[in-house]
Amino acid sequence: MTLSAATTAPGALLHRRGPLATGIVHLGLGNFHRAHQAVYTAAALAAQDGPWGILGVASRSATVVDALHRQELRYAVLEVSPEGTRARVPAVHTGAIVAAHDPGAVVAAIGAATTSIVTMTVTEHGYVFSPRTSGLDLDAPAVRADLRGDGAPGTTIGQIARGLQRRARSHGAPVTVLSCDNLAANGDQTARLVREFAAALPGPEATELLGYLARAVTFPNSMVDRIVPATTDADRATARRLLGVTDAVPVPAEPFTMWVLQDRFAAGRPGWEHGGALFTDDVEPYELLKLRLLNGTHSLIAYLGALAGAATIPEAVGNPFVADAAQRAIEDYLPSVEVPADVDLDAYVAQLFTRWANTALGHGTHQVGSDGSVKLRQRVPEPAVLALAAGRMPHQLALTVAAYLCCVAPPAGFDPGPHAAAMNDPARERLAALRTRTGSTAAFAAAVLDGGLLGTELAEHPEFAARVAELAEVLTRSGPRAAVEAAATVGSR
Ligand code: CS2
Repeated sequence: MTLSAATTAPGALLHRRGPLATGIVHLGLGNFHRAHQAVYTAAALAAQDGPWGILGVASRSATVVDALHRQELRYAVLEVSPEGTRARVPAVHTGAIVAAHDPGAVVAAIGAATTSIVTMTVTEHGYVFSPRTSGLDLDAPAVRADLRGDGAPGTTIGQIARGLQRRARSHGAPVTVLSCDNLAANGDQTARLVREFAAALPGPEATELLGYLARAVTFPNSMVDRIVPATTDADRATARRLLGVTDAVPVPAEPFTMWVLQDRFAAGRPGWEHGGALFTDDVEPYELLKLRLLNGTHSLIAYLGALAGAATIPEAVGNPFVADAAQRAIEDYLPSVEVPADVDLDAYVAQLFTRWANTALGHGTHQVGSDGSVKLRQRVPEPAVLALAAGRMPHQLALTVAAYLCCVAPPAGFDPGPHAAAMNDPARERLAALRTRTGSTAAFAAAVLDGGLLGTELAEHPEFAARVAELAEVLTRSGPRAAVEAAATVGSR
């Protein structure tokens, strides 16, 4: 028997039954959305009715969509901790489609007057940032195609802009676009990208869309937090054991969850506070705290761990030298964050280590290490520049970049191991070519940073590239533990 409306045990259901109207279009039907926003939405709907069913849009893969259709759009969230696992079924999706198979449907759904919120979890990679500026990559072939508009849009920003254009032309009803990705000021960044797309359209179209954006669309900033690994067969077996039925697409997640967002919704919103979401105008301190202390340090743990042969984050951080580096990385990040008044910093940091050590969850080092070229840019440059401007070398941030480069663009003769090899990264080929062209590690690190991989400001500090190179040399010569020791002792400054 398969999970369905009839087979979901009432105890597992996260919100009451009843017909649900679609008010939210979500781009990016991956595990994170299904264990985060969907769970908050279920809590909101358990407390009060509303038209907050979610149409989930997967970008290319049909795996989750097909499975959800076989399961009447239900799936379990497995809350996994060393103390045990419990299964909950959110049941908030009212549709699931694959954008690549049904591209016109995405613009139509965003354009529908019944849609009040467009949310997205498309990862850092999904925003098509220019590799040099922090704006939209107007040279990217996919963006250019979306701007020509001779077919259905393929990029997320193109889909949103074209959907909003449809709204502007057909009814003009207000709407909220809510990024739930790990970008600093994710709402502001999304607004900027959509505006840049609009401004690049032919004159009258640009005027029309820019006018509608200014009049009727809000882009709240939000901080999202929950560690959600990829689904494994072991998770499917657990779902079967706990639910008594087959679920092909359960989502494992840690018990911890947090969502902080600005309450700037142009057309209403679910009562996500019923699931524990915090609404505040001042999201930035929460975002930076999370993006740097959690995500920035997470990257370091993933790269060092993979280089030390660790398949998972708990295994990686179980190495005392990796845990030491993580602790020092947090100290490197701290001067660049403002701790929100309701956060107890010591408890927050202690909790981070507990979360990373969740062995039952088994979050892959290759998963966290993937897409470093777009993730690190959100995590490293600003705190690094702040430290350098204050005359302090952020050794652990340099170590993060060094370990990243050793994983995805290793020098000839250095084998970073299977977990590094399994990391996907859009910059892999570019970095490998640069490595071959530049010869020495020092020249390679300088070229990577000068090339703007971590933005233009950090490129103005050649001493950072030099420290990255020194640590990468130690790493490839003597291994990750030696590099951690080198980064802990006073280096080039
Ligand atoms: C991780 C995040 O893969 C990564 O880059 O750092 O996905 C992290 O697990 C989440 O942001 C936690 O909220």
